[in-house]
Parts: sequence; C-alpha cells; structure tokens
Amino acid sequence: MARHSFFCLDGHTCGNPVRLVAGGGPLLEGATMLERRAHFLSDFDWIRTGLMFEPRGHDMMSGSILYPPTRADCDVGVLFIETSGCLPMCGHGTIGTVTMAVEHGLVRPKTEGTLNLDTPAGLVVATYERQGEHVEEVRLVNVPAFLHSEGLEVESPALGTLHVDVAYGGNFYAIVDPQKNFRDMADFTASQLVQMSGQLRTALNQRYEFVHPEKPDISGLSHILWTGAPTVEGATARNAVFYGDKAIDRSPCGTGTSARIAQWAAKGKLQPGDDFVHESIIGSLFKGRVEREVRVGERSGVVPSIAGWARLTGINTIFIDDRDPFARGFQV
Ligand code: PYC
Repeated sequence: MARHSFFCLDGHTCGNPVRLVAGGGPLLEGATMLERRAHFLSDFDWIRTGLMFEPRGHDMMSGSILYPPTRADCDVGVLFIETSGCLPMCGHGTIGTVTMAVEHGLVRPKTEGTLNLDTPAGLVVATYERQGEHVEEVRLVNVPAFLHSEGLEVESPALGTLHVDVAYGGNFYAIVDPQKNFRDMADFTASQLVQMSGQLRTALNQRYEFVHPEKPDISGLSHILWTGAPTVEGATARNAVFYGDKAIDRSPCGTGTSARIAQWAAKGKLQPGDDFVHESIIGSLFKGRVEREVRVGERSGVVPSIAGWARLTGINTIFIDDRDPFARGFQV
C-alpha cells in the first residue's frame, strides 16, 4: 500500500484545462512515443484515470507527462493523458504544456523560442513568444492533416439522417456542417451536444473504418466537431468539439481546428498561407493557418499551424493513495 505523489502544474488553454505532470510519471519503454503510449496504457492507466477523473479531476480534465525524447531532432517527448485515454496529439494540451514547461524551466530548448516536441502522432514544432517570465502565445506546427472521407451518412437518434466529413488533424474528427437536419451548434446546449455526439460516434465507428494511412496504430473516430456561425469579431467559424464521454472542449480545439483546416483546404476554401480563426463554445479563439501542402500516403493534405495562449492556475501536488476506494477515479 503506497501513497503515490504527482507534482502537477495546473492551467488552462483558452478555457480548457491542462494538468502538466512535472514529477511522478512512470518510466516508459519504447523506441517511439507511440510505443511508450502503448506501454503506459497497458501498465499505468491507473495514473491517467486517477489524475483525470473525479475526485481529482473532472469530465473535461486533460493533461500531459514529459519524457526525454525518442527522436534526435526533438527537445522533449510528450504523452497526452485525457479522460478519453491517451490521444496521439492534443493541440490545447500542447499550448498549455509548452507555456507552463517554459515558464517553469522544465525544458531546455536547443534554440530559444522553439521546442521540437516528440508526440505519439509525430513531430510537432512549437514556437513561443516570451515576455519576461511569461509565455504570451504558442504557435504549434502540427502533424500533417488530411480529409479522410466526405459525406458519410449516419443516423442520429435525435436529429435523423446526417452527412458528415471525417478529417484527421492528430485525431479523427467527424465534422457536422449545416445541412437539412442540422443548422448551427447554437441551437443546442452543451449537454445536448454531448448526448448526440456519443451516439453519432458509436454509429460512425460501427459503420466505417478510420485508420491513419502511415501510422496504423492511430485508428478510430474519437471526436465530433459541431460547426456554427462565428459570434466573435475576427473569427472565421465557430465549433464545439466533443471528446471522451462527457466533454465539450472549452478551447477551440487544436487538432479539431487542424482537421477542419484540412477539410476546407481539400474543398478549395483555403490555400497555403491562408488564416483560419476558430471560435470555441465560450468565445475563445485559436489562430490557425495553412503552412503548406503535403502528401499523407495516397492522399493530399496540409500542414496546419495553430496559435493560442495558456495561463497557469496553480501548483498542485496530488496524491493517489492505494487505500482510497477511488484511487483510480470514477465517472458518474
Ligand atoms: O486541442 O486538440 C485539442 C483537443 C483534443 C481534445 C480536447 N482538446
């Protein structure tokens, strides 16, 4: 019986939580971060559930653990921990992790202002603007994003027949654009979106297959992205992303924005160099951009970048006590 201690920096990126585990994470085996992620999920998932779920976390909780990189071209390895599992890539998590890690001297970049991140999804390059002790903004150049499929038909018990595009931006997203049975995310509350999303994700995964063409270990549709007209000045579009079992991202969602940029680029609505400013359900903004075109297996895709800000909210030493009946957390 032990009491395990985790030294955490708690913060949020544009409204969505980030719990950076700076001490107490387990040693992981694996030649890549994708292999280390598999080791973590098989042997140490209790750390994720203990730190993400109630009573130490909540439905929206999300975080990361830092590791030495597995690649020579990277400064640090990042494992993302979420209520849903360990995402291959998390955009808001990256912006929060880089902000807090730089502000607290947890990482030593080879080049000041740039951190090359070894993530399970691949290389992500983060550049940050620093003013004194504070990081004001982080821009991440994400892994290649692409449109996977268009107009997939799916039955929603609440809405009827829907047609969705599926795009990859570090995770697979079903994008629900305006159509006969859906006008705008603004017509629904967050809890209605959660309920409809879970049903839609199950139906899509039962009927279709989503596998990354170059990294077959990355598979399955994990997120639903509901779209809407922008309500904040400067925004190109609005969105609400469902993840885990109960969460709507409070940030504009970095991998979701990347997926949507890839969708728009594939439809000729964005060109390299174009900006795409995404608004979240609470009105916060990520500044997306098409960096360049790229091939992903047989498909055309784009390398997107996303900029946003994060703030530290506290320093938190969290205990997981083996005697605690809720040591591994719970969800209601
Ligand atoms: O920002 O990529 C993101 C993200 C994924 C799930 C929640 N946020």
